[in-house]
Amino acid sequence: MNKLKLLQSIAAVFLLLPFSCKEKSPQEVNTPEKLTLSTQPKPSGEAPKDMVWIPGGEFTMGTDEINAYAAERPAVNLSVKGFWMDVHEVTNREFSEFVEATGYVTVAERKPEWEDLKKQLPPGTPKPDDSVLVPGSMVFSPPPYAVPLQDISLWWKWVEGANWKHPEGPESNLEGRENHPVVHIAYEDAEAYAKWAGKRLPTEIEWEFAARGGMNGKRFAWGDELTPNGQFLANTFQGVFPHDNTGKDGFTGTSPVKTFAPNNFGLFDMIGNVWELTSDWYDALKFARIAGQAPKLDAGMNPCYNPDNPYAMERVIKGGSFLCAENYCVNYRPSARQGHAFDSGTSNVGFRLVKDQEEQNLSMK
Ligand SMILES: [Ca+2]
Ligand SMILES: [Ca+2]
Repeated sequence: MNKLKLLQSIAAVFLLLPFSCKEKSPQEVNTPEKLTLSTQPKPSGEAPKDMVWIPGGEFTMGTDEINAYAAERPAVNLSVKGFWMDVHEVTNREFSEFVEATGYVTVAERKPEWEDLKKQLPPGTPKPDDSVLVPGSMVFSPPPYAVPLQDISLWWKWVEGANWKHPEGPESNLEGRENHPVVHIAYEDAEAYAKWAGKRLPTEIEWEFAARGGMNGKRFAWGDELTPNGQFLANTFQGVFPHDNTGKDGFTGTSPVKTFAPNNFGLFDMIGNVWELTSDWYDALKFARIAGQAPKLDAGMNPCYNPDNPYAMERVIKGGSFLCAENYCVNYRPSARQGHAFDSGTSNVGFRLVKDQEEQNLSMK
């Protein structure tokens, strides 16, 4: 097995193969319980820089739409407290300010440790040579021809030296992309940035409430049509995935944040551009459990559940990306959700953050 093949196999294990998820859920500020919370008007005083107030309240999370993926169903009525949210995805410029201030080194820039990797590999997997355990990340690298859509390794490649500063590998850089969303971010990288910024990652319920912009029950964040009057309202994939990306919306890769119209809350790129990390573990039956159609998870039980990958340790990502096409991964919808390996980044996943308002400053309706 050559070096690339070996790294691809390790990366595939990172992303696809089962391993035990024993960690408990983090403390969740807005848990998806059937609470009734009123809308909370915008607090008085100055808004945090580049953030908008998301008023919270009751809404319909998930969907009953038959064309949606099973993990999005059924629709459940939930409510969420108000919070501040970044108006755009964290950009390369912002992330570079964090790195300059702290010297932080992302997961993709670190040498993978065999002691960590082997916990996630089938017992007895032989240790690869140290020379192949090198820093890198997963980059979208489609072939120039149509391929079967069942095998993601046909378009995702492990690239040595790929990281947030070099999104396509060592020869690439961020020139001209300072205002694009940062990518190749693992969950712990996003948490480190959040701590520095005095913010936190949103929970899944907060993210979905915000993405809907008050348009309850709509298929898209802006209504029921993907491109009303032919207008593109998000950076997604036009053409035939994965090989024929026409870029009809203006972009075949990431786009500068705030390029497309904001939603009703003033949030940009909630749908498309890059997927966004949330603080929830991925449970494919989350809504079924809330609706009483599947057993509840008791305290101490594995919070991750993915029938396609029963022991995967994944966080929920939301909103889809520039790689979501009509013929594959139709995830440019507020209810769409996927699991994403907690310890890896890719070239189409980023994040944005939220911040709580101190209770004494809130006046309830
Ligand atoms: Ca596009
Ligand atoms: Ca996004």
